[in-house]
Amino acid sequence: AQLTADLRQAEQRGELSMVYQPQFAAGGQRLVSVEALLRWSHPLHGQVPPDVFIPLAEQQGIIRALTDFACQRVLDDLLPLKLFSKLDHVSVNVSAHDINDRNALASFISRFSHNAQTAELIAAGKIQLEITETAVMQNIDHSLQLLQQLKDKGFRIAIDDFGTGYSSLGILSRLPVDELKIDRLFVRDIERNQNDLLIVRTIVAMAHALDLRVVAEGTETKTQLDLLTELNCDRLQGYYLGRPVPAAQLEALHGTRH
Ligand code: G
Ligand code: G
Ligand code: MN
Ligand code: NA
Repeated sequence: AQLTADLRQAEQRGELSMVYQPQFAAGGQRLVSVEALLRWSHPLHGQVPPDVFIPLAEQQGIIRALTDFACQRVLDDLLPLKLFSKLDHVSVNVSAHDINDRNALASFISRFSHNAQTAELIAAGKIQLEITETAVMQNIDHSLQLLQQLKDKGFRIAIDDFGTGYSSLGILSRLPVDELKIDRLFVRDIERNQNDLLIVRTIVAMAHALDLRVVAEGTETKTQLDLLTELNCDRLQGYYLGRPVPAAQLEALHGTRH
């Protein structure tokens, strides 16, 4: 209960921030985009993991404020960076609650439209929304409609944690999405587990048949990087390539891999 009360105050108290994890093109040499991730630094408990406070915010009906914060801060952090113009987009995680809101479309537009410059970013495809496969499947008809409306405005759509939900090929082929992110569960043991290797191979084949980009999450070793590149994953993300860092550290990170 105290943690909930603290979370309600966290933004005002300046305890929330965003970090950015780089995504690289296959091969792992070229930085192409970043995923924005929320962080909460609690005065007593230190860093509270998003796995703890995001579900809490969802239960308590305050996730909307966190999503507002994330979208706003992403622009404040990245717009001043020279690097941002070279990235093809920034991905922002959104919750099932955000997409099942009846005003979801208007909310997303207003979050990214606080001035003329940022409104153009949406149209230019610089903003990608990451929605989990499970969230999409909660209400398929609603998701189909909303995702199409978001796409029509210019947002890019990624399906996060792919492989852990229950979407069929039939539904996937109807969803207006740009990218599938293979859940790191399937990457973790890929060097040893033939079943995981087969799953990744199959997701890549299916995604490419549907003209979707594939991102492998959780790339933690050089061997995984090589294997995922060989399997034709388009993009790679993970601790081996780069941990989530504050915006100020992104340019340096960009520099080191060139
Ligand atoms: O950043 P980390 O890997 O610890 O994130 C753990 C989980 O929390 C991931 O599933 C991630 O998608 C989620 N998460 C991180 N930041 C955000 C955010 O800004 N909004 C939402 N809805 N989820 C987030
Ligand atoms: O579910 P989502 O993809 O949004 O999760 C992003 C989370 O995954 C972030 O919190 C990030 O810290 C974490 N993450 C990113 N790369 C790795 C990795 O290589 N290994 C592990 N274990 N977690 C990772
Ligand atoms: Mn994500
Ligand atoms: Na994920």
